[in-house]
Amino acid sequence: MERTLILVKPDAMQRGLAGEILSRFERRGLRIIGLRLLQVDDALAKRHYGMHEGKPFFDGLVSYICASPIIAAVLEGTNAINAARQTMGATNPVQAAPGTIRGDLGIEIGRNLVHGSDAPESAEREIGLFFGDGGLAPWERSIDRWVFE
Ligand code: D4T
Repeated sequence: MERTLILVKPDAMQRGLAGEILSRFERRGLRIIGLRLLQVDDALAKRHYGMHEGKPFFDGLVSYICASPIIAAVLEGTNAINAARQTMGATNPVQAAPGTIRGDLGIEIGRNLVHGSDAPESAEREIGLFFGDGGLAPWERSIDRWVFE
């Protein structure tokens, strides 16, 4: 079992695509164990995208993620990190395969709808950034648990 952090970015929120995007992950078989609507501020944006500091698209990336409330979600499942990134499609929507979130719903790299952690270490770091104060519900006592096993 693995966990990954997903962000439904401002363009997706503004276009009313949050439900569609979360639904695609759910239907894939990834289970939501954390969900939060929040307004990202400059400090959180810079921590989240710290690895891109100094790159030409950094300032645009920071202002984009702060442009409206977003949804942060923690998803859990077998190979959750890779499965989620496959469901998202390539970073640049023009190169993303049809059938993926970005391939079906996007066209601009700077408006690519969704973020997903790219490795176990980044997932842990990013889950800490967005859910460091708790708020995860790992379904431990759920009677529906058998569905995923
Ligand atoms: P995120 O982090 O948003 O899930 O995207 P990826 O993991 O798929 O891609 P990334 O880290 O390489 O890029 C982060 C973010 O920067 C935007 N970007 C990227 C951009 O606007 N111009 C660029 O040239 C690149 C490489 C898109 C995603």
